[in-house]
Amino acid sequence: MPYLRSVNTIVALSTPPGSGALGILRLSGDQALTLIQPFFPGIQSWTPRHAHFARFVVEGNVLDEVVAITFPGPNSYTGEDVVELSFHGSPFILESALNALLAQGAQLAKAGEFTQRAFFNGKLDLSQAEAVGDLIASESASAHRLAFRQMKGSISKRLQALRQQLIDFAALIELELDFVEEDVEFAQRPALLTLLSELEGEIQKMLQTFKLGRAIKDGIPLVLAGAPNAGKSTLLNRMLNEDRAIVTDIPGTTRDTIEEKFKLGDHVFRLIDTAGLHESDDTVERLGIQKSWEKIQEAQFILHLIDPQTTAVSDAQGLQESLRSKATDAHILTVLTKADQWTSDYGKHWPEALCMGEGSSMDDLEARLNQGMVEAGWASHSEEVLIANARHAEALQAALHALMKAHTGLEGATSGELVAYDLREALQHLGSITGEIVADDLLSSVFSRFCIGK
Ligand SMILES: Nc1nc2c(ncn2[C@@H]2O[C@H](COP(=O)(O)OP(=O)(O)OP(=O)(O)O)[C@@H](O)[C@H]2O)c(=O)[nH]1
Ligand SMILES: [Mg+2]
Repeated sequence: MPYLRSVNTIVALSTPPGSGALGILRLSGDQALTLIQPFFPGIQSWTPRHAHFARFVVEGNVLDEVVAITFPGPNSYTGEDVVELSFHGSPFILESALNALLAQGAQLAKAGEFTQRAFFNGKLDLSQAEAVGDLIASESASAHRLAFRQMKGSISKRLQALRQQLIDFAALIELELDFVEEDVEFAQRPALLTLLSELEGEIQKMLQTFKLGRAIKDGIPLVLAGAPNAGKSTLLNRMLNEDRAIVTDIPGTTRDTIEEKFKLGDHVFRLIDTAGLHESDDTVERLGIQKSWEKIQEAQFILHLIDPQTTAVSDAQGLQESLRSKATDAHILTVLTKADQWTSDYGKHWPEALCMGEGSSMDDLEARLNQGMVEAGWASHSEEVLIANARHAEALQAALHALMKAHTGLEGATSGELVAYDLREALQHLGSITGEIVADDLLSSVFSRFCIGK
């Protein structure tokens, strides 16, 4: 991609608003260097990528002593001339400096505009740009790892290989089209069909990682489920270490689902407390129970809480079967609650269950969750490319659909033209992930989700 020079130079605060040790203003655009010059009367020339300690002077008054670094394009984040000014992190200083730069002709950057310019200048592709946003938002070691790998181009590389194979393939088909009168078959059908199957398999494999990828990015859905009064909200509060949910001895206390982030080691869970599951005549409670089942369907982990003192074994077993059938690939852990109130006799029907009561430690539960992560293969996904973005998953799905159409066409009597059309469509969908082929409205929707200054 050519190195595009933008008409205007943008500026924004790149560190969080408020007081801090440092506050960084960043500029990008072909006027960036000229624009800062009046504020640095002491500096004759800038050594690229060197830290200059200098006074930032506004209308004859020293506003602050700063560290200024210039990155002349194209060797910068955006590909344009970039300047980073580290001030002392006082809101007054930063606002004054920002206003002075704006008065000098800089424009306030829109959300994600720096990264958008980097994309336009070919510094990173669209999936990498999205990963920058994910990296900033990452809340756990695993989410961070995932975003970092994507930012470094893990998805881009995998897609590039796929696209190249597909381009070669499409070229063969189109070559055949050119010689259609002579009835020549350049492409060996069986070999082509094998290649198509391989490509479909590859895409399917990537799509299968979406559930895990999304869970790592947004938190792994962990649902507390069970009969009313089983002790779900009590456990939620203990896990979060705060009185988040209302607890009473009245069955049916929780109506709406309650969702909070729960951190465990490298991972973040979306911990979800639900309404007790049973047959109810109460309209509000019924709606709550319906919502519980929706959350159960999305769950990756379910803690099935049972108070063995008040629940018949057959009822609890029946409920567990329903849970298993609704959440087919979720890990279900059985937890017998209120263990401080009963003797071990109650536990004999549930040899695998975890017993918890008032005052019992959380270590066993945490160990079980960690073990579940290992069993699900979620604790070790080091090398694999993971799809964590719904936009990418949709594009892969559409590409797969087009490939499958081409496949059926190739096996049947469909004309080469239609097959070639389907292949081109698949290529387009794959290209939209990295932004090689992309519509403007999509771009603005991607970048508008960024914060200002990124
Ligand atoms: N002794 C004892 N009581 C408990 C324990 N866990 C919960 N309880 C009590 O059991 C009752 C119900 O607890 P909740 O946490 O509200 O139960 P729930 O499953 O959220 O109930 P619903 O929201 O109605 O479905 C409350 O009175 C709690 O104090 C426990 O480990 N030991
Ligand atoms: Mg509750």
